[in-house]
Amino acid sequence: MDTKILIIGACGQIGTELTQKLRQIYGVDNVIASDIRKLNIDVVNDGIFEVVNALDYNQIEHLIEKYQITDVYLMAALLSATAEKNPAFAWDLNMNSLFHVLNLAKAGKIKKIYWPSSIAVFGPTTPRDNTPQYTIMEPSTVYGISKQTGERWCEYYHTQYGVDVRSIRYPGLISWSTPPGGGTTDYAVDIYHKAITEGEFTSFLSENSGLPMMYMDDAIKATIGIMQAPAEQIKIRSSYNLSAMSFTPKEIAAEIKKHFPDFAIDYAPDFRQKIADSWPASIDDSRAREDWGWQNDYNIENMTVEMIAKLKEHIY
Ligand code: AKB
Repeated sequence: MDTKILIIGACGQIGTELTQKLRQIYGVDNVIASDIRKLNIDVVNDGIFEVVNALDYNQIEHLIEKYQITDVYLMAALLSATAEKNPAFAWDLNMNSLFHVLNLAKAGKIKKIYWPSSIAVFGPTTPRDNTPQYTIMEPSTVYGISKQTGERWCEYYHTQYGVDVRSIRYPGLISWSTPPGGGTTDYAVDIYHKAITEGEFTSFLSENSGLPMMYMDDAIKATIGIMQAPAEQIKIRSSYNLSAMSFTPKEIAAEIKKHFPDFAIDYAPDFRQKIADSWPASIDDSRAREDWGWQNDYNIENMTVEMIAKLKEHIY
């Protein structure tokens, strides 16, 4: 059977770029984009788009039958900062959308699921540096609790029902083309915009607050890479640690200064500082590298060169 893909949450930060890449690989008609509302953006206008509520099992089931979907990428979620402001809805959305697709796979209606996890599954008691794949996990955010619980359910559905679900623990993601949506790592996107437009930036995290980060091209490569790998290579069915680079606000500012020598940064930490303090500073992703051949292409230097060039070319 040919691959037919449904992306739920196609208009979000990862969803937009993922949809475009999947359409290039599998063909426009084989990749159905969906989201809670129809925006006037390329992923909506350039192919098949359906409005869907990720909390509505029947709507998802209807789309799966209508388009004979084989693979679902469930990208709809509330991220860490937004989730703290609306815990009940975050829990509802992040958990029940996952149950819907897991149950659709269990019922034999789809073949494969991609579900994103996050470094937020770790917490203040986790070793912060080079955080191992298997370690203490006591997340202290609503988002982290939902992602960690989701991971346990993914593994359970795989073990008990043979569901082919695959997952990555994303670090902070940085993209020139799509704005981030309510995360703690969002400053690392905003800083590039402000460097170009204003020459200065106020960081909501303190200067030495180190976090794992990744350029969006690498995140898309990893997402498609884990989905295309032979099933037997996916030995971890909770979620894989994934890493590319780690930096602090001070370090990324220094990198940007290489391109804009007058760039200035100051620091005004807010409620997101506490979230960042509970997360790892760097990640050991050796299992992803060993099991399914993960390799990053971007580090802080070449990402910064590309971010500035693309923002200048396409946005400013
Ligand atoms: C967030 O900051 O909430 C996300 C994440 C690390 O999962 N970018």
